[in-house]
Amino acid sequence: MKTAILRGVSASLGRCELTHIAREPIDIGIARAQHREYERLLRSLGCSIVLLPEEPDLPDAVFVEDAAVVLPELAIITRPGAPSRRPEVSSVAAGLARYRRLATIEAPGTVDGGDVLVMGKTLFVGESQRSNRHAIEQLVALLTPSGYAVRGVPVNGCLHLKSAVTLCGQDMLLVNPAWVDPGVFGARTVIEVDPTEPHAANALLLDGGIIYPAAYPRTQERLRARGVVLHTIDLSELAKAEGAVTCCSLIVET
Ligand code: CIR
Repeated sequence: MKTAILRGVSASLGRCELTHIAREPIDIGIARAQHREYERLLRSLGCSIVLLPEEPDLPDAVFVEDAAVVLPELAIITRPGAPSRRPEVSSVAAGLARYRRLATIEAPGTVDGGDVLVMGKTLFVGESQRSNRHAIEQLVALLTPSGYAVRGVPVNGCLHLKSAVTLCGQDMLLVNPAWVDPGVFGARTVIEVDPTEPHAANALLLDGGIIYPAAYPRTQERLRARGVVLHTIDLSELAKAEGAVTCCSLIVET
């Protein structure tokens, strides 16, 4: 059983943090409709949904992935790299507390959940503008007792590690090799994004396949050719806020 923790789109989304893309007007009505469709898709794939309280004055609060890392043994509440995003974590912690023991990243550590790729008992952590060595050291201390290895991974040219690489199947990675070295993960299968679709490496893996943006038809072809089942969705307005499919949920095995 899976529970997906989500939060609705804030009215202030237009004032979101942006690092690698230019600001464009965001239609909040369309963003909300796309987010509702994302919720519907998660339900149709068997997830129960928990909706956190909206945060009208926290523009990026819809991107709940960045506020926590959820593992079977515990959940780690992050300290996001962007100061504007730090007030998001308290309500995420409250939402997760009924499912997991909680631990927290403390200053001067910073890490966004979007920088953490979990593969079995290894956490790969992007060394990005948002996540630093202090947080990686804290993750090592928190997770070594549960048998996890934690490895820093250089990323270049994108916001988060999971902008550059995500799981799209069992031991199968979807990667943009321009932004991260695919060799560091030791995966059995690596699928590269189409070079004309650099933002196409973010997929949300669930039991029935992946939730995947409609915007990347060429990479979709590559995925289908390797047997990956796709559930496509238009998240164009959230993409203008530098968000993608993993960042709008925290998936909790319950
Ligand atoms: C930010 O820059 O923090 C937001 N505008 C986008 C965060 C996207 N998060 C994610 O992919 N995990």
